[in-house]
Amino acid sequence: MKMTLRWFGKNHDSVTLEQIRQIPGVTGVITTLYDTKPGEVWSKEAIFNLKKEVEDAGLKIEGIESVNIHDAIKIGSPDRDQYIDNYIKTLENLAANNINLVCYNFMPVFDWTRSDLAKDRTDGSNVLSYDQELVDQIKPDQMFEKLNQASHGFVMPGWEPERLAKIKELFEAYKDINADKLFDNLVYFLKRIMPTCEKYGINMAIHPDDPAWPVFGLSRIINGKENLLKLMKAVDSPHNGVTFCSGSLGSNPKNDLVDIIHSLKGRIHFAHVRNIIYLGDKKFDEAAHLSSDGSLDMYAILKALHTIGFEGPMRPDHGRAVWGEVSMPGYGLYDRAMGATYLNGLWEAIEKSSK
Ligand code: DNO
Repeated sequence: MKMTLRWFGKNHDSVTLEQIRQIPGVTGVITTLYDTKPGEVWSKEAIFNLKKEVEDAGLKIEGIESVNIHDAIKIGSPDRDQYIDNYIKTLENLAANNINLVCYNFMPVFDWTRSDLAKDRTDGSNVLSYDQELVDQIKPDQMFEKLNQASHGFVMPGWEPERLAKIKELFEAYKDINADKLFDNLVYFLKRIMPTCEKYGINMAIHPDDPAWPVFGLSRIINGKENLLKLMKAVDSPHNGVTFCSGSLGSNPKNDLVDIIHSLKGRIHFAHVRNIIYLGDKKFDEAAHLSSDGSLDMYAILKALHTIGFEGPMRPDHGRAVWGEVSMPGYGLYDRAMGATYLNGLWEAIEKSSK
């Protein structure tokens, strides 16, 4: 396992590479070319420059989160092949720079969704939270505005303001895309890119839907064991893999995370580890990483990853906002650094006691 931190690039993150370098046991970052739009080809030079910047700071790029998928591919519109061709060129350019892990998602219109980006906790920190009742009371465009107002001026991935202008158009374009069609479009995309992934040894790692149920009536297809395994089978290559995200899959208490990890042996290429507190049906708060701070058992999750021989990058996921830090919601330095240290400690204990 390689412990990493997500870093959005120097113009988009309150956290610096120099700070990340000082977290014990964090050897790499997970990053992206934040200024590119879905569907664009990432140039070799731009990737090289990003890589150099990270390496000059004494770290390594362990993977990309995300190379986002153009809506034409998710919708399956006639022009999708041109965007898949561009995606393939981006994969080739990443491979030319020795980057071989790509996290992506296949959620229509939105990426992750929360009803509150700064819910106060009794310990004085604040966290991201989700309450279906609140989400049911607002329209998607209001949601966009609400989240962007609460983002402390940072552009959050998946909630780029330019998407707001297109939101009606997007909902219209997805109106006939039921779960089966969305799944078929995902399989079509993966089948087309797999030869490139196999040629260069690139691991694709789909991120589960967050939360793990349909939001605003949009289909969600990657939210539990059954559909994850269906996808693994439909494109049965080790390069078609998964980002195991405890917070996303764990948002549904019916998902048995340990069982899901065991069932995906050999196909988990990346792990996002965070804790949440169940508050009711489709209602949860995010929490500190520590098991006892939330509802998930971090020891059991890491033990399962260790048991299946997981060797990829792991990152602490969203943290609480603590000690007065102002950052992109969920992505401050302090709580994620504590999370990384805690997860590294668990991993060390698991590793030593398994010998
Ligand atoms: C939320 C993240 C997601 C994730 C994408 C992957 O904080 O986990 O935005 O990066 O879904 O494409």
